[in-house]
Amino acid sequence: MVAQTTLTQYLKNHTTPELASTITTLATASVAISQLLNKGALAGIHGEAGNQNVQGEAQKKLDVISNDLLLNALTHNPNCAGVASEELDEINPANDNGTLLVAFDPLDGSSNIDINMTVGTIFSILPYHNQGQKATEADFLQKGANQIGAGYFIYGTSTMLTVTFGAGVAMFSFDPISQTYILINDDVRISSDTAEYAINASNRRYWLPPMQQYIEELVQGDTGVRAKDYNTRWVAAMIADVHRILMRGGIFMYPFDTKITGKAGKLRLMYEANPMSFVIEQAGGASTDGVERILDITPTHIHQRIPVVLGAKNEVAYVKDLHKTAGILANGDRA
Ligand code: AFP
Repeated sequence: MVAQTTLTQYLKNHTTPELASTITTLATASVAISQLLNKGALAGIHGEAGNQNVQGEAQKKLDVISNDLLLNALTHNPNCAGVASEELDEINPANDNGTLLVAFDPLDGSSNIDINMTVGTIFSILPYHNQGQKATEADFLQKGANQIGAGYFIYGTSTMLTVTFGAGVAMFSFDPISQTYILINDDVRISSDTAEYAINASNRRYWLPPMQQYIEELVQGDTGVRAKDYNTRWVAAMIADVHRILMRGGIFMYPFDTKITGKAGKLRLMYEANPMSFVIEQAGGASTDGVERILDITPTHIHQRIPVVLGAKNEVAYVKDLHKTAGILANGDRA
């Protein structure tokens, strides 16, 4: 039997002690979240918490619990200088001498909790350079290309971790018997072409013309200009849609839309778009807001929203070309 590689062993050989310690802290919190999810209704964690988060969305009980677990764990890690969460208005300074900043979405796809579908925790790790001073929001406003680690824990039919440190993507599966994450793939790759796409097509009337054209072409299948049939999948949790793309290819889109004035789409740059773009690029895919590479965008504030198109390289390039041909120079107001 081939010896199994645990997360601890992998981290020792593939990253710095600071990053290894931070991932270990995140992994420990993920196990607690996964256990609560497994207990489900019996843990009393279903339903609304009765609050709204900074994005104006109703918080689920497990959103709040997961946020508290991660925040508490990370702020006690000496390597962590500050924490930003999708669920909190402001950043939390942690340890002044830490070298890392962590941004996270504690429970992506939380509308899936009560229906027993996949959810997950997304994280992005940035360098911190102002040792000796308290971290501020300005320290977090770095473009995604500065990330030194990113990934997600997915709580699906099994619990898994996908992580990158900028040299490829590794995937781990949580073994409930040994309570350890075990390496299952140390070089996740995405095919450059695909026949599977993910988008919430009910927003179609709010999209820009090139995005409407793109989806129309895919729907026409082998009777249209793309000359092949496409298939749709949509889990309503970015984490699950991105995971599927890493496993079997595809393209995921939450494009620019005019549904809510002043919100350029639904997804958050720092908690969703940046970490997922880093993972996707490291697996050989591509990521854009329709015009620019997402990882090149400098955030203007920590809760900024951004249009997202990511996955199979050739398909993402095709979408970008359609935007260019239509003369779209910037993807609207990204406030
Ligand atoms: P929640 O975490 O609030 O459920 O949002 C999840 C999400 O931001 C992202 O993970 C999905 O891709 C997207 O929303 C689904 O949005 P629709 O509700 O428009 O399908």
